[in-house]
Parts: sequence; structure tokens; C-alpha cells
Amino acid sequence: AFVENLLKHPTFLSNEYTTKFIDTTDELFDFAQRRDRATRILTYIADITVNGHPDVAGQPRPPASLKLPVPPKPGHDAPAPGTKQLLDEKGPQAVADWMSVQKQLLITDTTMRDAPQSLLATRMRSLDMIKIAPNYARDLPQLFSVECWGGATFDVAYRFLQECPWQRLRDLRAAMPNVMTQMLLRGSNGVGYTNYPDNVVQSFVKEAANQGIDVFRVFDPLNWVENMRVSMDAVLDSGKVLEGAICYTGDIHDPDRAKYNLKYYVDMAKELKAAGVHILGLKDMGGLVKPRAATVLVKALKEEVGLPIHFHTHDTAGIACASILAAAEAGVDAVDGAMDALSGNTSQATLGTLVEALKHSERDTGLDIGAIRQISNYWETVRNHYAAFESGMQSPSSEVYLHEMPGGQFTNLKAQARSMGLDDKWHEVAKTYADVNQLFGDVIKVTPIAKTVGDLALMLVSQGMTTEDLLKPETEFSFPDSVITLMKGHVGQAPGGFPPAIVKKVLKDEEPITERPGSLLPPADMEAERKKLEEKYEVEIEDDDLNGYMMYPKVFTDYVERHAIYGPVRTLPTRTFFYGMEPGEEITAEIDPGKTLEILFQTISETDDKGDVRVFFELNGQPRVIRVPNRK
Ligand code: BTN
Ligand code: 3PY
Ligand code: ZN
Repeated sequence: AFVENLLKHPTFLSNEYTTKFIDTTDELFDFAQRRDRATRILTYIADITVNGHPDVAGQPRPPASLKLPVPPKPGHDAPAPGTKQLLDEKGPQAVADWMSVQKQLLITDTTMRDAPQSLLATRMRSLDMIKIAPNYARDLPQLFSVECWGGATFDVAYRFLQECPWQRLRDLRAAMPNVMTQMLLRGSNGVGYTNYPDNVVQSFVKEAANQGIDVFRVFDPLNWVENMRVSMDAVLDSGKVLEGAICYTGDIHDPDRAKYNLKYYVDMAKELKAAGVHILGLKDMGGLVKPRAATVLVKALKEEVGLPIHFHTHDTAGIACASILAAAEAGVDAVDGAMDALSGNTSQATLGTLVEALKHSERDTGLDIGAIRQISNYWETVRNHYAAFESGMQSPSSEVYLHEMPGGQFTNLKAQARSMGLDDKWHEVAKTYADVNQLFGDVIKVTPIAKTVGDLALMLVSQGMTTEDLLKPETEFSFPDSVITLMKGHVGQAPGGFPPAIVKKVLKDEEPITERPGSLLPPADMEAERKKLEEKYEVEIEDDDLNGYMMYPKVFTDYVERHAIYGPVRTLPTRTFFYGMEPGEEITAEIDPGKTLEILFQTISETDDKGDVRVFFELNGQPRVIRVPNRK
């Protein structure tokens, strides 16, 4: 959801300049494609050094003394066999059976996906992940899985980080040959914000499995199992592990929120079991599962459904470890945690703390706490490079039980409120968000509906209106598209339906649909799309690119066009990517295995009469001059 919010952010809009310029200047594009990769990378460094990166403008900057993150030397020479071998040799059902019989609490590390999504606006570059991946394989082979893909990371990789998400997956898969990789898939919304044609979802799942995903956590924003089937069946066909997730909201112990009571969750779990899931995911994206709820839920789900359970929660209220320990006591099979340096607040529970808490108990995780400390130290240095994307959240907050915002949205909505001049009205936004939730009939706040609730809440607060004012017959209100889409039924069917008062207010006399949205979308002609792209860009479009394009056509082609100019900038250190270089600084970029560019930045010339500057480098000891516009 926040990605769309960020798109409205003025700093991102400043990127339009580059994009439009490229789109309308064909000769430039032809020329750019012919230049070698080193020249393209130097062009990027020159441009950022001269003009700055729009995404970090005006934000806090990492200290100049901050060192590059260096992975610690692994304690073991080779990766011991892990869950990946079990999956490859015996299949997904064997993984599920093993989960149920073994005693230790299994751990998924979310440091490469949900943690940066929830703490750093998803701005984590592949290089920072890939460098530490061998340490996971060698020193933490007991991990159940590493969640490193999907959710918002797919879009952000192309859109903001100028890198290919598929390449990230291939690199991580290769570096961690023994631990299962895991992704978050938004059911029929794929890794996007809207329902896609069935064949697009099927093709995406197939490609993700081919490129290296082992565990698919699949959810639907309305907990509508009907709308999860296409994606779940595609996972089953791929031979990988299907984790069907239940999104948790409300409070099972609150009599006023009886819509989401224990029976509701048990019934949905039974539906998921009937649909063939290997694992039941309990997805608590808001961090709303309290310890007592964890105990009751896990016990009931284990007894009445019998599938292995994987519990995901957020630490927004500061209670995640307590809930996880309660779930462990009640027999949960696997849980999620993030490496200490990227844990807490809107992120996951602190992984090292979980390991320590369970040491010498029946549920001992078996993980090496020394390795965790070393790996977390690496992540601490990495995180410091992303200072520009920190949210400023200083402490956990029980206010989450009022608004119920998911971890990935919280800080973004806060930033969006700030950009609308509503800084001092945050608590009013939080209250209005809760009111909009009730107006919609108490919905689950998760992508993309969390954004819909947030959109309307911000509009109301900025116009000084309440949800009661909104429903008055005399109120004329221009609803955001996301609200219209939701009320039309284009996201799916809500449990118990949406309240007639709001449906009528939004749709007037139009009738919402009752079918599964995907069933109304004609299949996409993906081969025709491939051909169009190949003709336009005169390159071969492989399956990974094609599937990226089908999810995000414009984001993908913008990425391709920038790539033609700037080259493989994914190989640059993060500091260089965001801040360019300092005179006299030297960096290396490995553009192919074994092919390394040594780049020394010397100086920048005066601006000439065309408004350009010349930027002086040494590339592998040879002088190189790059001309870029000075837009400052
Ligand atoms: C500007 O237009 O002000 C800056 C141009 C450079 C933007 C670079 S291009 C690669 C990277 N990805 C983005 O979306 N922006 C930066
Ligand atoms: C996503 O959809 O990206 C989420 O993380 C939902 O919790
Ligand atoms: Zn989450």
C-alpha cells in the first residue's frame, strides 16, 4: 500500500523528469544501449554525485565515518543439509509431516523481507542481502526458512532500487543451498495491489518456483478462500510448500468484535485444509495477537485442524515475544523473527531473544546464538546506511490496538500524514482510521485494503470530517478510487458483506459484483505481450522479465529504460547508490563473477554553457570523463 503512497511523494515525482526524457528521446535510448556497462555505471555515479538521489533528498544522512558492511567469517566451511534438502528429496508433504513431529521451535528469518518493509520503507538492496547469505547457509542451517521475497519488495526493487527482483532471488537461492526460501504472495493480487487474470497469477507462481522459491505464504485480504484457490493450486502444481495464511484482526476475546471469533478462524482453517495447504499460516500483520489469544488459537487450530502452524506477528505493541512464547507453549510449529538489528517496533520479534528465551527448554530452537549475534552485527551496519528511510518511531505503542494498522503501513501512513501537513493530527488519523474500519463493517487491514482505509481516513481528517458526517444524506463526497473498487466487490467478498449504508453512499445505484473478480477478467495474451516488448526493446524477453512486466507494466519498462542508461547499478555499494562518491574515494563493483571495476572519483568541472558538467574518474587505473547535466 505504501508504495502507492510514496508515488505521490514529491521527491519521487521529481524522477518523472528522467523518465519522460528517456521515453520521448529514442535516439538517446539507442545510444545508451550501445554503451558498455562500465560507462553506464559511471554515468549513474556521476549523475547522483552531481545531482543527488531524489529519494534521500532532505533526509538524515549516514555518518561519513560509517564503514561498508563486511560479513563475518562463517564458523563452518560448508552448508550442512537443511530443510531445502528435505523438500527436494521428499517433497512438500514430508516437510509438513516433519514439522509436526519434531520438537524444536522452528524459526523463519524475515530480515530480508518483512523487516525492511516494515522499518525502512522496503529500501533494502540485494547486495546487502546476498553478501550475508553464505553465513546463513553455513552457520544457521537449522532455520526453517528465510523469508526474502514477495510482498512489496518485488515492486520496490524495480521502482526505487533499480534492480531486478528475479536476479535477487537467483542469487540468494544459490548462496543458501540448504535453507528453504520463502515469499509472501497476496493471492490473486500476486505481488501487486489489484486482482490479476488467473493465467497471470498462475504464470507468476510457476516462475517464482522455477527461480527458487520453496515456501509460498498465500493470503487474501478478505480471508476469502475462494479468491485464494487459483494461486494456491498453482503452488500445489509447482511441487513447493503451500502455506495458506489466515489474516488475524480484532481480538478473539472481545465480545464486541464477535465477527472475528475463534470459530471464524477455525472454520477458515478447515477450508484451507480442504484446499490442500501443507501448512497453516497465522498471519498477524498488525501485531494484534495477544499472548492469551495465541494460546487459545494455537490450541484450537492444532486440535481441530491438525495442520502444522506457522505464526507470523509484528512487535508494534512490544508484545511479539510474549505472544510467540505463548504460541510455543501451546504447540505452534514455526514462528517468524528478525535479526536483532532489524527487529522490534513495526518489525518482527527479536530473533536472538527468542533463541535465548527457549534455550535449554523443550522447544530449544537449536540455533547458534553466537552466529546470530555476528550476523546481526552485520545487519546493524547495513541498517545505518538506510538512515534516510528510518521512520523515527521511538518506542512500541499500544495504540495499535485502536487503529490496527499493519506493520508495513504504519510508518508510511505517518509519513503520508506528515506530507499532507497533518503531523500534529496523527492521533486523530489513528482514531479516524479505526472509525473508517467500522464504516467498512470491520475489515482486515492488510494490503491492499489497509491502504484503502488509510486513504479515506486521511481525506476525512484533512477535510475536518467524521465518518458520521460522511454518511449524512446531504454530504456530497468524492471517494478515492480504492474505496470505489472495494465497494464494487473488485477486491473480493467480505465476510458478512459490506454495510449497505456505505455501499449505497459510494456506488449510488450501481450494484456490486458477487463473483470472484478474476473470473471476470479475460486471460492475458502473454506471448503477444512478450513479442511487443521484444520488438520495442530489441532484446530477448525471458520468462522472468515477462512475469515482472505482467505485474507492473510501467514500473518494469521504466526500469528497463533506466537500465539502458545506468547499467547494473545493483553492484554498487549502498552508500554510492544513494549518495554518489567523494573526491579521492575508491570503490569496487563486481559486474560479473570475477569481473571487477575499480572506480576512483577525482573531481567535477565547472558547468559549461549547455548546463553540463564533466565528471573525472579513474576506471581500473585509466582516466575516464563522463558528461552529465547539472540539474542543481
Ligand atoms: C533526477 O531526475 O533528479 C535524478 C535522476 C537519477 C535518478 C536515478 S535513476 C536510477 C535510480 N532509480 C530511480 O528511480 N531514481 C534513481
Ligand atoms: C504485504 O502484503 O506486503 C504484507 O506485508 C502484508 O502484511
Ligand atoms: Zn508481516
